[in-house]
Amino acid sequence: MIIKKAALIAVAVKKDQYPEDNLPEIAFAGRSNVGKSSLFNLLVNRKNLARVSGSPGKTRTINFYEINERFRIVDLPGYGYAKVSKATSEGWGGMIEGYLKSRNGLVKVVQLVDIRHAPSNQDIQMYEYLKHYQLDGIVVATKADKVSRNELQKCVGIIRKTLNMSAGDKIIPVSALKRTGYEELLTEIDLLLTENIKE
Ligand SMILES: Nc1nc2c(ncn2[C@@H]2O[C@H](COP(=O)(O)OP(=O)(O)OP(=O)(O)O)[C@@H](O)[C@H]2O)c(=O)[nH]1
Ligand SMILES: [Mg+2]
Repeated sequence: MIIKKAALIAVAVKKDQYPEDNLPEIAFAGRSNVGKSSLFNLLVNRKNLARVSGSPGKTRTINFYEINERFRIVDLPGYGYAKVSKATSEGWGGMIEGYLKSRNGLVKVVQLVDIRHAPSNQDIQMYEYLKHYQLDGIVVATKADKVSRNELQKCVGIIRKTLNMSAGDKIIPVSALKRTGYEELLTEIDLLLTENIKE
């Protein structure tokens, strides 16, 4: 798939701000600072379409990006950032759940985890939740440039085991810094969209 066109079409904190539910959507979920916005920019080959920052908690809204007028990538707010007050973080949890539960066009959620760390309890909870709604199956291990080639397989194994992933589920290591791994993710997304249209 070649991405020719990508545009931010909606920024939402509640449902009436979502765009019309008329295109397939692939959402990105993961803890704050894991690299969701960076991965998105890499995929669409745009430096700063999604805001990236050293200070976690940057994406506090659900951001809908329309791609090639064919589908959308939905950047969900990061969960699990300790410095955000409990009330606010519960608000975000509700926002994520509200979106995941209600969206007809939602095809799959790509869950992002940092390659260097075993998934947190919240990551595990999120993956369980995705399994429940049959939205699981693709995990992206971000910041792959931070581990050596030798460590990489070991880290991937820990993630697979901790999330209790099924044999057919995929883990794709990516690096926004080195610009690696994203082609494989694009291929997976393309496949999902094609399968989805056939049904
Ligand atoms: N080394 C390295 N750093 C990365 C990579 N991807 C992202 N980062 C850095 O990680 C930080 C967070 O990246 P973001 O893309 O803003 O993360 P996010 O998940 O969108 O964060 P929130 O919007 O706060 O939820 C930034 O400082 C990025 O430069 C990567 O592949 N390698
Ligand atoms: Mg972000």
